[in-house]
Amino acid sequence: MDNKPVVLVTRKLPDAVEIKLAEHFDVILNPEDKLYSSDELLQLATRADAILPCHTEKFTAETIALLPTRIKAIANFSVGVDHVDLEAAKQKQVIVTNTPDVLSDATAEIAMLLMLGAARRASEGERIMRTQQWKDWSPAFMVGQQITGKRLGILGMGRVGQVLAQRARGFNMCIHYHNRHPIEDKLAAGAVYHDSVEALLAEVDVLSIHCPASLQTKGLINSQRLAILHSNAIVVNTSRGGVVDDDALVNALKSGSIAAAGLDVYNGEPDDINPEYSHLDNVFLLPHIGSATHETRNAMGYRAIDNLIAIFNGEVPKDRVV
Ligand code: 8YV
Repeated sequence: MDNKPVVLVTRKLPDAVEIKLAEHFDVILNPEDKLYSSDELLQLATRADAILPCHTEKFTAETIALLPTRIKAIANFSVGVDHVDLEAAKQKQVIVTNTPDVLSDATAEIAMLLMLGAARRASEGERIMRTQQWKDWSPAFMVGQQITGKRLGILGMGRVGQVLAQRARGFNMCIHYHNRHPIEDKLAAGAVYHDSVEALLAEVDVLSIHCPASLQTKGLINSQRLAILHSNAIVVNTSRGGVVDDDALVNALKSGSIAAAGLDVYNGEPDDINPEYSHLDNVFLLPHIGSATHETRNAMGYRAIDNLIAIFNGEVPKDRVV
């Protein structure tokens, strides 16, 4: 059909998503999954009416200012929008959408995995097995911490935080949280609200970070706040690396002021991460795979498509951020 809007897809998306996109739009795909520079992105954007990017493409104020005027929307394949300068998009009247809800289960699963992996020394155990270093068993061998019945502190009780709370209740964990405001009692389901990050940290055995990256949350988990946690505490991050001060976390892990961490997100990812993490035994590390399930990646794609369809129908997309 003629006159379909043109959508620039910056990364290789699941086949089913690309097929569905092509039913509604003319698409510029990236079958090689090449990571575009800003210049390449801007060049390709001259042929498009909307962009469907991942968090790997940075839409700084400068890049947004240079976007061709025909670009109507940035329909992200992500729930996080910290890679987009939202104020610049607003100024330029470019609509920005994200893909909430559909990745909450997958991300909460990864938070559970990180929590268990950090508590039960999974990284060390894996390494011993893979390097064929397992020589002995003793009652003191690889003893870690039990999660069952412990106090879980959720920093940012949004969609992912709430799903994690449900899963953790299956481990009889007692849920504490901090948010800008308490959530409805029905959603809190008995979780204890703390009106400051500090108050939360003082009461928990595991801290799981679920707040978005923003100017307000940058470096929020710093040395002063880490010092509030007790020495058996575990820190889990599936949100964004920027919420944590890496030097402070590395120091806390090295000094034993906390016991362990499970991390899926980092400052400088993918290839400029604080190298100290890889030398520490008491961290369980994953490469930003919170939403990496077939089910969720398809659902994220469909959600972005629904947003684009609404935009080009002149409607307000369900997940409009700007
Ligand atoms: C996504 C994420 O896979 O949605 C997010 O914000 O962090 C990830 O789980 C990624 O951003 C895709 O663009």
